[in-house]
Amino acid sequence: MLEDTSFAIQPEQDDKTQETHRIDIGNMHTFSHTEHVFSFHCDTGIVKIRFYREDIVRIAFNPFGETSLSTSVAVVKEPEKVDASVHETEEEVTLTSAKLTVVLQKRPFRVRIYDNHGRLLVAEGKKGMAFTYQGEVCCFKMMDEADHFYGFGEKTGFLDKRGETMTMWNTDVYAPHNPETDPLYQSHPYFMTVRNGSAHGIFFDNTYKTTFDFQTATDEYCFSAEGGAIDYYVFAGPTPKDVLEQYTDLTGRMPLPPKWALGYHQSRYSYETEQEVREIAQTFIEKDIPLDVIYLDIHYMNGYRVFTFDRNRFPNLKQLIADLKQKGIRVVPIVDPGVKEDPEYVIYQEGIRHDYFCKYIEGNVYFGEVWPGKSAFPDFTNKKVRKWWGEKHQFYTDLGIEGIWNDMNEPSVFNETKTMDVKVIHDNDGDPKTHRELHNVYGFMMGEATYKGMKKLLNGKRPFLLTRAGFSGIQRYAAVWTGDNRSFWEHLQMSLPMCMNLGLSGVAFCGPDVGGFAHNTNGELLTRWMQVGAFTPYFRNHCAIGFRRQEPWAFGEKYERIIKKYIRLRYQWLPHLYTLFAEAHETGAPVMRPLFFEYPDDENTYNLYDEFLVGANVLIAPIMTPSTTRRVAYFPKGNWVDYWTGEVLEGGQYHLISADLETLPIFIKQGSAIALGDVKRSTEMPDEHRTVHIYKANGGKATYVLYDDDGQTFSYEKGDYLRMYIEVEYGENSVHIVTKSEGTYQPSWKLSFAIHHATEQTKVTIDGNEQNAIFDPHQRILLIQSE
Ligand code: MIG
Repeated sequence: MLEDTSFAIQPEQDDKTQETHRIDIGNMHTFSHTEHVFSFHCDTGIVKIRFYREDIVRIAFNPFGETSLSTSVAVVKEPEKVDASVHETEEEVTLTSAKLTVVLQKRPFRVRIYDNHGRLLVAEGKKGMAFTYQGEVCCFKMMDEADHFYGFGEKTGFLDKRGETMTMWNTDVYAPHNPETDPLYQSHPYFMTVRNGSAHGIFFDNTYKTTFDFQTATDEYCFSAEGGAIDYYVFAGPTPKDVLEQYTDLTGRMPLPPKWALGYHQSRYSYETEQEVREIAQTFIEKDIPLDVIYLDIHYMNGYRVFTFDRNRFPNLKQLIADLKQKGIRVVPIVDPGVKEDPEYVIYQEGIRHDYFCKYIEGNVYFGEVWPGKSAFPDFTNKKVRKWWGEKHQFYTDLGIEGIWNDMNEPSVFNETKTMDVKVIHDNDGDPKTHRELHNVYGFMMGEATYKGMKKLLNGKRPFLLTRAGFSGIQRYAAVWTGDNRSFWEHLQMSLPMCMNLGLSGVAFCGPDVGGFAHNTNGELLTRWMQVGAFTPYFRNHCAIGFRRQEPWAFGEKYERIIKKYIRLRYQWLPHLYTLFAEAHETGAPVMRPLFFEYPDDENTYNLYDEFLVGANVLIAPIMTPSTTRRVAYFPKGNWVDYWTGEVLEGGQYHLISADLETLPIFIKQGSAIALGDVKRSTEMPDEHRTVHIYKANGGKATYVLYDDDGQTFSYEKGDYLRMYIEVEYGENSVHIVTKSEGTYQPSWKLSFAIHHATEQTKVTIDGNEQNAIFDPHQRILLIQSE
């Protein structure tokens, strides 16, 4: 039919080689600099380099236009004024700060970065920066045989990602999370390399779909993006802790969550009626099982319209929330981004009238199918929309709600691509960009809108936000749960490295659906999972519609008793956990840590995925297979005290440990301490005691930091907190404790000390005064009540 048109003489279709043909950045020709920005003019464009701190350097190259030094929403830090010296030779230009040396080879342009000990961190060899004319950018680096890679946010598989290829593209995956299931809901184009005991990090600040390939070559790796520019930061380390401090200085840290968010959370898709919610709460209270939060999943809404509730199912939601709050239980509702297309629904009306929804370039609103049916999606890249959305949460705060659960915010859409049309144009505060470019930050910006809106509405109280989707920096606004896992032992196993890598990506507050979301759990799996959950930063039991119930009592008395014991243990451990949350808030160090984080010189820890540390000195080695009461656990150097029996195990080796169903193996490093509190039914109950448990060594010194504050306001930002430094000096027969306190917070609790592995003769002094102690010969604990 078209034969007599020009179609008859169409060119042959380009073949694939054209698309994948990579162009090298080429040679450097000239070099110039202003006070802080160094520019390198190369064959194919300009590279700009800027130090953000002495130990953070940024490298940017845009082969398709001007190389801009603006950043994505992930970055909060303004660059510091860093003294850098410049040295140029025929072959190279060298930039040196106090902590980093950046060497730029001229022909071809290649980057090498050293730390101030002369250690080579990052190097380019045969390949360096490159691009395709289709818009892909990529950056190759040499890979050392000793390199191990961590971070990347929320990934399945083992701890060390060497040998893997991973993609960043926020995706709702209900299909089972298998080792090859990638990507999931979050995008963190960031990783940490550990090489021979030293660590450095790289953050690739590109919001397009990015890929991290440690698989294709044995001696080089590559990070690439579908569009945008090469723009990355190198963090000098040299310890994993330093890298986290540097990375979270750049992308921000978690504000302190309200204490109630650290308690136990019970959820189900869905507790469908007011009556059901009351019954759940009542059962917890009757059974004396601690509980801080019950979730309302999508059934609470009126036809899945956000900012509404179903008055048939919840005739008096406000009263329900007030009644539960009196019992120390909060209600957290789900809020999805999709707004039902319904001209009689006020949120939809406002969104349309004010032009708040995502649109095509032609001006028509984008609609996608989600729970409410045909829906429009707020354009959270627009400041006005974020403000509007945030303010809408008054609907929830008026009901007495202080926490929000954001789901489906990848955004998830029920279609082939699982998400919004990538051709949609986001306003992006007047700098319009396609969904293809901003997809990965959609959930992040919904989180920003929600957190900031809630914070304003709560008048000084700390909001809690839980999110499924996110991008680097999401820790500033939300805790992250790992989405739709299943009730498989394998998923319990997988949740450990997944949460550890999230923690290494700056997201300290994270956890999986305990018990498993989809599929039917069983008593043993639930019990083992709840034991682990008691020690993960975020602790929520959640289960999908249509599957077996999994509340603590769902499998009968035998399991209920053990589960209850561990939820209670969680509450007892809250003072220690809260101290670790404060540390994460201050330094970015995760609460749940892989062993290498504390022992980067110990190769045995590099891919250890089935154990974790809570803070620096508590080791958890859970049982994660059925009908199992024994496992091998690795103990890094030092002596480790069995929390339950007091037995001491020597580190630097593997031990066969026993743990019947009743037992989660917990070990405390000898010489260190933990702070425990009262077992309470809710974090709302008064806090009467704090006991610092000191695990006595026979020599040496240690410092334990105990942090506390009111747990609910932001007055800690103004110094209203207590940070107690407890310095301990051990002798064979003595323990000398010196305390120093900082901050204005006056706690309600009384402090005591329990010295483990003491004898009746152990002499204890506190701030120089000898103490009267009560000796418990059975447990070999000396108890000291201070005034
Ligand atoms: O695809 O709101 O991951 O936690 O219960 C289902 C219903 C949508 C997915 C979330 C899950 C939640 C469920 N949601």
